[in-house]
Amino acid sequence: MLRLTGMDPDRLAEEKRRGLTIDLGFAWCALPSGREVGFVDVPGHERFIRNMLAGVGPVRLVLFVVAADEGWKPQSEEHLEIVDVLGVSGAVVAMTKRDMVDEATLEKRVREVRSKLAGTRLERAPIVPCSSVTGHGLDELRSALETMLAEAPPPETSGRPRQFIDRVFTIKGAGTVVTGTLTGGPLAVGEEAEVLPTGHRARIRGLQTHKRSLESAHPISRVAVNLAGTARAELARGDVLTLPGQWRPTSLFEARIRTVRGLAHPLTQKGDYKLYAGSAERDARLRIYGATEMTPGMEAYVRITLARPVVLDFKESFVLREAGRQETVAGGEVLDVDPPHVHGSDPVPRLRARAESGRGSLAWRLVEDRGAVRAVDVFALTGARASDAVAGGAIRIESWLLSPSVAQEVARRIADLLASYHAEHPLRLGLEVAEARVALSEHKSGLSDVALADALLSNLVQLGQVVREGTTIRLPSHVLTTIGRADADRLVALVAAAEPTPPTVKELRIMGFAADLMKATCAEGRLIQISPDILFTPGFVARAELLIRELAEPPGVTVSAFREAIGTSRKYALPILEYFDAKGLTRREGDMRLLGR
Ligand SMILES: Nc1nc2c(ncn2[C@@H]2O[C@H](COP(=O)(O)OP(=O)(O)OP(=O)(O)O)[C@@H](O)[C@H]2O)c(=O)[nH]1
Ligand SMILES: [Mg+2]
Repeated sequence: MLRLTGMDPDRLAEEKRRGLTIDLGFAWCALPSGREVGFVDVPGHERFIRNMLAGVGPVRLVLFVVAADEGWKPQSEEHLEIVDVLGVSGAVVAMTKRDMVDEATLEKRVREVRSKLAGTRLERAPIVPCSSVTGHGLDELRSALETMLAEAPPPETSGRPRQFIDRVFTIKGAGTVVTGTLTGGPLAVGEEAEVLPTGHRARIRGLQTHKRSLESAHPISRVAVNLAGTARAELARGDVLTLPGQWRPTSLFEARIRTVRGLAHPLTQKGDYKLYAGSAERDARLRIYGATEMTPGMEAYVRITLARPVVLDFKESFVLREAGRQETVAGGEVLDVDPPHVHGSDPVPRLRARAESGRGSLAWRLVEDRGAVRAVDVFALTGARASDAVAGGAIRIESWLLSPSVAQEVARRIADLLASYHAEHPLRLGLEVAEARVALSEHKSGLSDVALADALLSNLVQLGQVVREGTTIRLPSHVLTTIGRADADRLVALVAAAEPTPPTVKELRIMGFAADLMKATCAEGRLIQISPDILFTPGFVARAELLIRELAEPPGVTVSAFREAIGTSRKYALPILEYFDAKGLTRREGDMRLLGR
């Protein structure tokens, strides 16, 4: 590393003294093309494998080092298993200490390493013999790194930024600094950042990559972030630095895992495991779908429960080690960071479909799985945009995304509900919206959210499938009418015959007229309700209006004068005048009614 970059990544006094790496180290250099490359130097010794895992978690390009004099060692095997299960997008193997062995030994070592790589994702990695003492092979090593970088798939750069924190320290005068590998998207000075899983918020005061200060940092790179107003104790290795609301920590997820080829004991559901993802380490429990144990090299879908939440991405790679024996046992790929309850339905088809999805189509899968999802949740749970879900077939209704089948089912349910309501209550305008909400909340896929129910209903209104009037909804075909109904004709005739002192609403109820019937005749204009308890025919109200227009000229008319003129009692006269007041026809001044407002 020193020879390649001019920097010694071993920082600790103990590392210098013992001549080995204990914790993560960092170095960088420019390659012949001018391209800059950063290295996360990880410890080789098996005692420090946890630090090794924290370093390689977010990294997908590997410089794998094997010494020519010692050859393949047990830790080489474990490191290979780890980078193999994590998945690499490129690798170079450096065979160092080339100066320590003769040609024949070197060839033997190269063959040995080649055979160890067989069947792994490093299978086709170039093996470059080199020596830091003589400088032999270093040019070849640089050009192999250059080729690896050139051939690596372009990383995601315009998604959600995420920096897995691997070091936290304080700089006098500057405050707290966190370092890590930035992936997903950019971070900029001045932005408010969020630390997860704690939810701590802090402003980004400064950014550095390779000791250069930057206004914005871009993935994938090593970044040191200076956070304003944050105590060192609020941050730890394994935390994630991101932008507010874009990620959601999880302590329960589903994944596909594969056991390592050298697995000594079958993997069971009973064991205690450690999960390594990004720079995080967590205690984990395992549930294997469709099997009780796993043998070497076997694949399975699993559900993993963590003792503390961690921030995981879709298709994020992770490593599982057995806590007791301290062995790397499996690696995997995250498929669902927020899985549904497993009652009854088989999770495997859903997970298989997710495994075959890219990020964009995952957004649609989430909507399809759940039936209805908020757009902000789609982003936080998949990293994909609501528009990706819509492109897949989701229907956007206000801030929600729905699968068409759920939208159709809701429409059908409401239509059925209204049809039976109208049949049962032909004289009612429609169903109260509040009742429709309750009916929707009984839907299986959690449509109980009031905002969602309202969004669904207003969508049906927009589509013309439902008509909303006041607080009620009805089918467009439902026309409320009392025409042709004998009871309505009788009611109107009875009121007309008894004017100017018709029976009150209470009395009419006792006589057997339904409240709905009275409401409906009023809604149609066959009767006018002038007060809660009094109904008149429109003809009578028109006559009363003519009369008041004559009488209420200045200086106005008293209640009793009006009562006498219309030939009724005070019980009716007062409500009629109040009805006219409310309409703006008359106004009250002392004991007098006058025309106008
Ligand atoms: N002769 C010779 N010695 C080398 C060469 N490369 C490294 N060394 C020596 O080997 C020792 C270990 O080198 P490091 O670079 O610390 O090895 P490492 O792989 O980082 O070791 P860990 O951090 O413990 O995993 C040091 O004393 C180096 O000087 C080489 O090419 N030739
Ligand atoms: Mg080292």
